[in-house]
Amino acid sequence: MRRLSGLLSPMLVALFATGAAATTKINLGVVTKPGSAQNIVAEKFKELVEARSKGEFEVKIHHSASLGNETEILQQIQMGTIQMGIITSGPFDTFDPVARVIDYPFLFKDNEQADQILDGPLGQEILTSLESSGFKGLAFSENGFRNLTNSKRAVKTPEDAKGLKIRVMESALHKGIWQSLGANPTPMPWPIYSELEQGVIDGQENPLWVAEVYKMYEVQKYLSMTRHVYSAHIDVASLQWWNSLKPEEQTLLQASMLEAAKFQRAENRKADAGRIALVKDKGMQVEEHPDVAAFRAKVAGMKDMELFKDSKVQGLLQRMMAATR
Ligand code: EAX
Repeated sequence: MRRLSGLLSPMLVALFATGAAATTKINLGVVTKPGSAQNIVAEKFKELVEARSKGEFEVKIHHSASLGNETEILQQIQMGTIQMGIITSGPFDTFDPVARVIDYPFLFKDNEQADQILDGPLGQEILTSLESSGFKGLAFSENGFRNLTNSKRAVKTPEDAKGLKIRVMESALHKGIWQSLGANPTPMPWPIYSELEQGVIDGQENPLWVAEVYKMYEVQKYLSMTRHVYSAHIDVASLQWWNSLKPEEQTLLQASMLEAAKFQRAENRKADAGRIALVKDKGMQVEEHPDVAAFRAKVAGMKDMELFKDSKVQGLLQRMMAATR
């Protein structure tokens, strides 16, 4: 006992002398597994925050859906039972319909345009809007442009996608897109490997990293580079928890998240060329130039659908369309 207190007290003295506070644990949820886009952001954020706060913050990453699917993680962040999450933009539209403008089909031309808009005032408007649903939006990292894969046939035109049973995210917009394209969309949360393997669904759509990390080439023969949606991640904190932090803590977390997001976007893009080669090598048949104009024509009327009727959502969509024209 005496020896123990003899050891501890110099440490305590040192703690008080430097004014170090007790460690604050940040529980951060991601649905995907290590190596995935969301985890790369989370790991970079953890590294930056723990180094810069000199141990004041400890970031615990809960990956592989250990806290539930993306909708469930968002509910927990909303309630404040967990503090942060790196979550795909799609499922946000259940919480705030403003978020669905990001995923509007064929909105962004390329990565550079997505960065320019999402890092600018329009992106900020989306992040700020999320506060009314209990989220503090910090930054956008990326899933990437989404491509269709399936086990039935090569898809070059919307006609080829007709009737395919496609798994979509739990998002009214994504369901609407595949209905407009004439497919048969089924919303279900990630992961979906066993459903593809068992043939419960014919296909799915996700960025190239998913084909690599989740070995889509084992259960899907055809990949079509439709790039129909630019899928972001919205990197969020619980607003109620965020408001309890000191301004300097908020600054540290905010800056670290933006840096982690930019790091991850660059890494993801660097890897894409190699991924196409990889899935071909694994036996996938890749349609690199589907008839994008035909796909685009099928979804062009979506801006007038019920999903975009709300004046705040419609107003933002109009300005996003003008800015990306
Ligand atoms: O990695 O649920 C989805 O399709 C998301 O894109 C998720 O990030 C999959």
